[in-house]
Amino acid sequence: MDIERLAGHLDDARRHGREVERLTLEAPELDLPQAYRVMDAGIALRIAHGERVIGLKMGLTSEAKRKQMSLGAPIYGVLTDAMVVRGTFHLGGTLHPKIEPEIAFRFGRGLPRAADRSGVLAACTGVGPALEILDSRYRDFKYFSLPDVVADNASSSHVVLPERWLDVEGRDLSRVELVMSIDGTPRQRATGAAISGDPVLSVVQLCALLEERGQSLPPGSVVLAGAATVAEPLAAGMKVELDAGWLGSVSVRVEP
Ligand code: OOG
Ligand code: MG
Repeated sequence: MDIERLAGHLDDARRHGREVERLTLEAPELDLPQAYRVMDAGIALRIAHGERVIGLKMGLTSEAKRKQMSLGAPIYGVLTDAMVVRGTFHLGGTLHPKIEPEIAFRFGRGLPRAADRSGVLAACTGVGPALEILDSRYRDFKYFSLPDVVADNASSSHVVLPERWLDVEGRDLSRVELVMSIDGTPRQRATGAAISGDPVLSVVQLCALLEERGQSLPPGSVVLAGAATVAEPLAAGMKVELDAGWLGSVSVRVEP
């Protein structure tokens, strides 16, 4: 398996805004551990182009997302500083962008390999609402298998991070009401419980996935816990807002 070549192929597709066929058409034997290595190699290419890793994102942590994508298990992807959007998102260079409601965590120190719920809460220095903008490098945003989507950095494209980070202590994130509106009309609603039963448990799952790969969450990381609902397609002119009750809100304007 030529991990570097597959990573370069997907990185070219991303940089040139050009769709490609899913990797498993050409490499049906690509398994999940190899797919994570393709993801790592793709991130190494982005670092070589001057990007900096700021954290990780969980994906497919809600039943709604697993159904939408016909995929069965949580995965993770990597976030870099170049993915962070503030205020306005320009569609130029994207292929088939979608947006979804998320909850973000911030960690001052790193997390131990097999962190549990209390370990995650103890290390957390803030939580807030976030919007993830997904894009897939695969034709029609179809990939059919976990290795395909993992190799493509779990369809990561951009992220709108919280404007304010709140203290999570004594709060129950599973009861947060999330409403994602487009141009003022509510389009997706869920409670935090849609995310792994409790978004904190998504971070616990992330630590377990990292441990399987002999890794742990680095200090200073931001973590997206995974979307609470299905993703909505993005189009120029939209204003997308996520209202998350006591957690606050976050919004983005979409331009060509
Ligand atoms: C995979 C990424 C899923 C989430 O929050 O569930 C994800 C995809 O939908 O293509 O980011
Ligand atoms: Mg997501």
